[in-house]
Amino acid sequence: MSLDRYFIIDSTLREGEQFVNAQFTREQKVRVARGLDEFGVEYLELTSPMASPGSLADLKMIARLGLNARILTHIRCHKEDAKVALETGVDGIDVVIGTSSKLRQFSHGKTIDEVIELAAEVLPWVRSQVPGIELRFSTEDSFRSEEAELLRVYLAVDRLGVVNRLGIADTVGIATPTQVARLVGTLRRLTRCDIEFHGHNDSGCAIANAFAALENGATHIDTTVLGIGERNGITSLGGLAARMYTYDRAATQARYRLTHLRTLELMVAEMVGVDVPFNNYITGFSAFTHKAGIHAKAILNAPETYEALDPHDFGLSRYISIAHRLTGWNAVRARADQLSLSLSELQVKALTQHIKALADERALTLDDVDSLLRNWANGHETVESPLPAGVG
Ligand code: HCA
Ligand code: CU
Repeated sequence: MSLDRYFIIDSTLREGEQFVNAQFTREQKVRVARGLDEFGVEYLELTSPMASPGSLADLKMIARLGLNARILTHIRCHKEDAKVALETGVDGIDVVIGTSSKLRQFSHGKTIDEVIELAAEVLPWVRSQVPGIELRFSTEDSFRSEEAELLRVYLAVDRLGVVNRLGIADTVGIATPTQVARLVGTLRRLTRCDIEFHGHNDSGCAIANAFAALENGATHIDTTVLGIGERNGITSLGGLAARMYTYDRAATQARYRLTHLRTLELMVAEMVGVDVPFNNYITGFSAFTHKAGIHAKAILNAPETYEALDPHDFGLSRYISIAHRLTGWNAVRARADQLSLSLSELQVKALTQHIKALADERALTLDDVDSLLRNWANGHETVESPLPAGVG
């Protein structure tokens, strides 16, 4: 079953380079490649060597770094592209061609028969040139392609017996998990190849679609750091890690260095001039912050009550927010303990009511609550207030 045996193809250096702000220097590409390799992704996909002279030179250089991750490049279904790609020393080639009517009409202008002919010309040729190369064939815009035509293409390619993997791409981010499950399941039944899923996130399903692909027999998932890519990007590496961790914590921890995720994301975020989103999977600033008193109490007793992910497994820590009207006395007492202040249970309960009343009047900070705690612990509760005179 693929959920227990899958590979990550990180495409930060290909799809991610198509993110509007991305303009990686060679030195940055090397840092990203090494970071991903240390994290433990099995493959890195790099921009086509046909894109620019710099892309060609960088690809050759990264292919020679001796990383554990296998190095792939991404090309059109053209012999000329393949020829250049083969000379770079990469471990594998990801070939793509559009099959939806829109792409056939407005991009390459070929009929489905012509697509099949081209694939039959290019793919066996690549295999004959470098027999050991890892070869993938993917259709672009798979989910807006006519299903019968799409299957005709995949079956024809499978019959060639030269590719390792068939790829499906949700190029415009419209597929649902059910649709992905069906298409992957069909390919699983009808072909012998490995199956790769590449999904955009335009309508918010990229991670769920990747998981549905794995549940139905896909073997490879494309990701990028922070999900960067064309428009609003694809399945994010951290999001997939979170999803797989909740499926099998031990296996995910054993395979990937989850504590490196945050550093990797901060590095890429800085390179492309964005912040890590506040609600990002695992590393968003509020990902392990608990607020409501009811939650805080349970978290203090047993964190797993409200945490599916243990922050410590990612080198992070949880935070309990107490300076607000939803606070509860268990959380306030825990803060008093943290500050080594001794307050009776009655005091803590009364102070909690006081905090709630103050918070109804204005926003409080943790500093405000800390000074209240100190004042109450020192018996000055009525003398000093953290609020300006006349407030609260
Ligand atoms: C592209 C399109 C692509 C290809 C995906 C793939 C897509 O920018 O070339 O080769 O698996 O989303 O369809 O990224
Ligand atoms: Cu894409």
